[in-house]
Amino acid sequence: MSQNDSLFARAQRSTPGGVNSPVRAFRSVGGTPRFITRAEGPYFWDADGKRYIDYIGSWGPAIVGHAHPEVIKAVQAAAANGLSFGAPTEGEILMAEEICKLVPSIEMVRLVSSGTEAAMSALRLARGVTGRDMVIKFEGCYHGHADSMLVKAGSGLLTFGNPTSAGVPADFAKHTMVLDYNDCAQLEETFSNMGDRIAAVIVEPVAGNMNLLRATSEFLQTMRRLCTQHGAVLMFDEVMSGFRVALGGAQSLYGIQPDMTVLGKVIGGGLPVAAFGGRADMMKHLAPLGPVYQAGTLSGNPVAVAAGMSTLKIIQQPSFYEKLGTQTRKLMEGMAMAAREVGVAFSADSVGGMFGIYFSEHVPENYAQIMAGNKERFNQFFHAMLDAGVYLAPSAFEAGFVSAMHSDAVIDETLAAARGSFAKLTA
Ligand code: HOZ
Repeated sequence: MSQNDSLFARAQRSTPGGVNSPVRAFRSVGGTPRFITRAEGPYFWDADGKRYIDYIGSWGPAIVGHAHPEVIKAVQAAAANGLSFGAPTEGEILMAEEICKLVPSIEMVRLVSSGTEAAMSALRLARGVTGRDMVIKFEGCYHGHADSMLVKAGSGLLTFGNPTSAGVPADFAKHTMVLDYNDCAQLEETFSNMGDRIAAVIVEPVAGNMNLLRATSEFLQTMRRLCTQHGAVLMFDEVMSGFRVALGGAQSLYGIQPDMTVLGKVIGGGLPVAAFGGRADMMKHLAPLGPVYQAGTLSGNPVAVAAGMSTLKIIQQPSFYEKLGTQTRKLMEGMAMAAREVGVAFSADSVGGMFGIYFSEHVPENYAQIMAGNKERFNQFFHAMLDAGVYLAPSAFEAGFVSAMHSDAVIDETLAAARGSFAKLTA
């Protein structure tokens, strides 16, 4: 029995499914999850000592590569001064200032510990600000696992085919209206029927939890116009796309200013930091200034903030995003070419350092097209790549991530693995 097998058997005795987050369990692709012992740059190693080129990067945060020496040094220095105080630190001010500088739509920001917490708190704030209950989300988007957002959601829920979670009271779910991503007409109609009841529209401007799916500019512009017209809060969930598709996030690529933004992943550099922020007049409704309550013992944790700040410094180096985008495109174009060579129906897309691979002829433009992709083929490809030492997300419904440490040599090695893996599909 391999070390991974034996750890998995043991883990399942003390933890549901043997994992602390469902997609890690490999249930939709089958097989044994790899238990990771260490990581460096673009690689990690499992309990059997096998090395993988990693394309999940902790599901986004590892944008500068694993165990970057500057990040580790910052974390060690912060840890030596104490792990948590439950009182404010200067580091939190620096981080807030940095976020406001990099994302101009954010005038004030509150730090929290996870993307779920950030989205949940931001929605409560939007409801508090507007005095309305209804929130619009889009099918296949994932905004963490707060009750009201677990309706027709993406990520693990889509991976396991249960897009709406059990345990969510109908009384909560009734305040969430689910519309189709990239459908402007439906959005117009909804606002014209009930615009005065809508507190917020929350959207992943580049969706990453139903595989990668780009919003059209028209869709986001329509949303911006309707929210302004009807006094609803436009909320961009940039937990994945923030500091990932561009330094200023998807909002800088599309040139659209949301009222509020939800951030996570990259801003913690691998430790738990997330944030929500936006218009100062809205943020001032938050306790202790206003009546909307939100709090957290580990919010703005000094060690986590140190990891985040040193990551935010590295990503501002000249040409960081140009190089990241180039490497990611090179990977996607190479994979598409490898598939074409052996006649496998396949397409690929990327935005900055985030990518999607699809077992369909064309890059999907909506949720229905994502769902029509060949999931069995993805699963076979996933395992062939894993055998060849390349770790892709263990789900056809998650985006992939490239880091600054994915050099030409690493991409070439991945493409060699991809050629062999596509060939196996046709065998
Ligand atoms: N919800 C994350 C992917 N969209 C997975 C988090 C994890 O398993 O670490």
